Amino acid sequence: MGARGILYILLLACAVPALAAPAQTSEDASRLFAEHCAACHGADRLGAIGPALLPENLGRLRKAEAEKIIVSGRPATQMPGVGDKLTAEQVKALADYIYTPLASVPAWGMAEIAASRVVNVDPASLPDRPQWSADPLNLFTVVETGDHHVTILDGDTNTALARFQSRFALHGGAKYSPDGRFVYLASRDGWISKYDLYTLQIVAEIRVGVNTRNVAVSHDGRFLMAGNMLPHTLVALDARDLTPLQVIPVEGDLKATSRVSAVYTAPPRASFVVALKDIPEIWEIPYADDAGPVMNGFVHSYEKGLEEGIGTGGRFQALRIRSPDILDDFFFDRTYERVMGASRDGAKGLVVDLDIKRKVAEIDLPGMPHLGSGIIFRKDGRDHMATPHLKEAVISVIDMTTWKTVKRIPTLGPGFFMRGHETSPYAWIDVSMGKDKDAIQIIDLDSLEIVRTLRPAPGKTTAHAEFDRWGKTVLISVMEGDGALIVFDAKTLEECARLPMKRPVGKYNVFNKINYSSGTSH
Ligand code: DHE
Repeated sequence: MGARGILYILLLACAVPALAAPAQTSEDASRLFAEHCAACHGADRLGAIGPALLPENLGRLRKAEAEKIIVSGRPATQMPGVGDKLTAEQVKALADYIYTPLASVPAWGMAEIAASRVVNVDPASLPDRPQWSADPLNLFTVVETGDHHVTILDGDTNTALARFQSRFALHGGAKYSPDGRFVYLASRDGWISKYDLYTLQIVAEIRVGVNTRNVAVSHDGRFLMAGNMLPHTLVALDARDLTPLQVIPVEGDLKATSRVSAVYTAPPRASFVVALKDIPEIWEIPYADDAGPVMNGFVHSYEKGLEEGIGTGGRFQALRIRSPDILDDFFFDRTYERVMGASRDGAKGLVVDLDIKRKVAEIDLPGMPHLGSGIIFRKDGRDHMATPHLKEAVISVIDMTTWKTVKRIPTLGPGFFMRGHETSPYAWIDVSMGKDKDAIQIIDLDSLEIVRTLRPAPGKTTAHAEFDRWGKTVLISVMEGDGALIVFDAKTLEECARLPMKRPVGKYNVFNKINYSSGTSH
């Protein structure tokens, strides 16, 4: 157990025992929280050595499950149960309390962000070469949310180079520096961690928000941009040591603020593109030293943005593009000039041209497409994209020249993730949002038919594929507490290895990510 774990236990051991009286008022609940939880989760519930306990951060945990954790603790973590100190009513009161929104949005500005930064290693002192002998570009970062760990896997031998404790509830794709040496991880609690793959250690960490959506890395490797749900901000960081550079308030027309849905990097444009949850705008934030090409087309709104004080005082200025609808979950064409977004009502997709700053097409895409996990592939000499849907048992295939849906491929259920690779004729999908959670289906991208259904762990939720750098193997997650990473031969579709893991969720191949493979997310 690390120092953090020992401190956690000591703090809990010192906690004052609960009073016997049942908790009936919010005052009682806040007192119980102060006695039993505040030492690790923060008196303000914003998190300390334990995660933040706010409804926004607990979205993936049902209240009944939270009550069980209060009573019995969380196995394989530093959270002990306090059931022996509380009545059933007090447990319920505590659970209700942590699912109650805070009276006001907590302050998490530059001062709090800067104060949270921890630098473990001076980046200038790091050696130039990997301290191990695997292919550095065929590593996978595997996020295991079962016990909040990350495994660094050698994709040639399917053996772990390292396994380390991560921040609580990592979410979203791991992002790499352009040379593939560093990996950046974001937690739902707002922590961004920079990990050095050459020396297998965490270099620096910083808490950019109370509830964070994701982080993007500029294609030149100089900057990170993190997007927050709480507070409504974007935070720019220096990629070298995570020094915070600028906090950008996310404020649109009429001063309405918005949660950030996700931040993406658009390499050919040298900009970050931001999807917003609450206002019908797309933001583009150029990061090149000379941001001329992007700015020139949009001088008026750029000036307007400055007048309105958007991101004032910093190098990162947001160009705000009005959209006909609130758009979520972006997918880009190869040029990054056109962005597809899903409309909020889940009935259609829109294509917005970032150069001419307006909608150029509507796409027939009902059933909540999960565009972020779509893929691009070539068919009949043209780019096509394919996307799963969260609410419909179908994969939609769209011609990216005409933006027409050319085929709907029926599947066993709605799915979350899709993957392909330049060398493979197949795309791999899960159907984990339906009753056949254990099935993986394989689509032939020429015939656009399903050619195989695999059930490698019958009865267990199985999802999220990623190819190795050569396209020889495909790694799939059995997303259960006692789960596994299963390695398949990408040609024969036969299993070749099975590694036990604790709810492995996402896995990210260095080469495929830094080369923006069209078969994977970026
Ligand atoms: Fe995710 C990526 C949004 C729930 C696992 N998810 C993303 C991204 C967004 C997003 C915007 C892209 C960010 C990036 O990679 O930089 N996810 C959402 C939601 O809105 C949703 C539905 C609700 C929520 O709670 O936020 C949601 N996501 C989940 C889950 O329940 C999953 C399955 C498990 C978990 O632990 O949260 C989950 N999301 C993932 C994964 C990725 C991801 C594995 C990265 C995919 C990739 O291959 O790049």
